[in-house]
Amino acid sequence: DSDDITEVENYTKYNYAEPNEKYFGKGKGKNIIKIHLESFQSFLIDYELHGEEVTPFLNSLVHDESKNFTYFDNFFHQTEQGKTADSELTMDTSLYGLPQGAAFVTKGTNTYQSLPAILDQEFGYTSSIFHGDGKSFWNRDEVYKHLGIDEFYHEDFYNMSEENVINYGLKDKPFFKESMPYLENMEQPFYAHMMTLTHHHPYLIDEEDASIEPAETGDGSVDRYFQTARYLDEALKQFFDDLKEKGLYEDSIIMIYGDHYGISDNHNRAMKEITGEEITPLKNAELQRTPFFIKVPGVDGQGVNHTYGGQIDVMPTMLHLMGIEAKDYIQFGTDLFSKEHEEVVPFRSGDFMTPEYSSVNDVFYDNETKEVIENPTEEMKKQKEEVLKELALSDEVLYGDLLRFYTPNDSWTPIDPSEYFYGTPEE
Ligand code: GP9
Ligand code: MN
Repeated sequence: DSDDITEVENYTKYNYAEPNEKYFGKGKGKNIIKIHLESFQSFLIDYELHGEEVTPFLNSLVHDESKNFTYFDNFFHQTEQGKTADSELTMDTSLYGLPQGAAFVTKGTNTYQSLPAILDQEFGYTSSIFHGDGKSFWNRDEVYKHLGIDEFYHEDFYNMSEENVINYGLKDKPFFKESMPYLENMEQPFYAHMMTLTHHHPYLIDEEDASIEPAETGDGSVDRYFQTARYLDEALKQFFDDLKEKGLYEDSIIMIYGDHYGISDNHNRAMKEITGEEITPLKNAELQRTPFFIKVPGVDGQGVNHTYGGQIDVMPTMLHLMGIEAKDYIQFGTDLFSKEHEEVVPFRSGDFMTPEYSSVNDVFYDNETKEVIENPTEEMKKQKEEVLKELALSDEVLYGDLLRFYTPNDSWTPIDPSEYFYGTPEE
């Protein structure tokens, strides 16, 4: 009830991180193009296979200063069984996914106070999600209404002919191509979320789409992982070219993220060959890094930013870039650019990473020596309690549908899901 939400509110307000004035409001009113890299782990960045870069285009965003991107190389996914859906939830609400199942499915009709809805109410943003799969996968056609998503371009809007489709759905190249006219016609300012799909387990690719040879570990998923990553990288380059041609590139915020791991720990033997290291529990935790890139028009990119953070931190970061105080809202993350951002990254399992040490399966490790910390300090143990408390409070919000009882500020109007409808192009 309302007592429970007060406890949560006290917690999130206490942990709030003040904006960095260098960035506060710098993206105000700009279109936001958010690009989902399916199953993309950060180890792919700068990885070379057969003497070739696997993802030359993404690598150029890291290294070519003139492109003005900031790349967070210590950014982690925080998803569980809800996989893609958990990443969507966490990035648009700054709540954690649930320990079991997918909140998108089991809590799809909850009350939410999402980033796209706030941007709509504050500045009149139109939001849309683009994804070449069936609209009800992960209960999207229901939960998107509760997140205040204006438009949902799903498989009915694309040419799903045989040559355009592989594995779960539309291939990334036709996906970006066919999304362009919809994007161009969106009312501005917009919040557009482009969700790719081809780089998804078991990483199937047609011969004519493969421009790099597979790896040679003998583990098919791992070997093909590099081929679909290369295909995604090429699709992204093509999309950037099209955005430039249509005049949508320069003045837009572009945000790129990986949703979750692609190679599970069932593939440790092959991953040892790929990384050249034994996949210990600590190494496995380190491999949960997923990329986060951002470009803000008029703001110098930083190249590589080593701040530790995760998907939970994206929404407060975006609110501050927009010049909106994140403090009003119930959010478990903090602004990645804030000087007060705390570098503790909870995983959904209760494990967590910090720059100096990690907690994995109830064992503490020194990140530098990789050794077990036999006698963890009181502070480390307290940190672990704090992580578990944070996850539990987030779960309370979802299980109790507590945002029903929370009014962020005078300008907030609760989202009315009955106002949203995702038809087909003919309707
Ligand atoms: C399906 C796609 C894949 O539409 O989002 O979901 P995942 O299996 O990665 O959760
Ligand atoms: Mn996914």
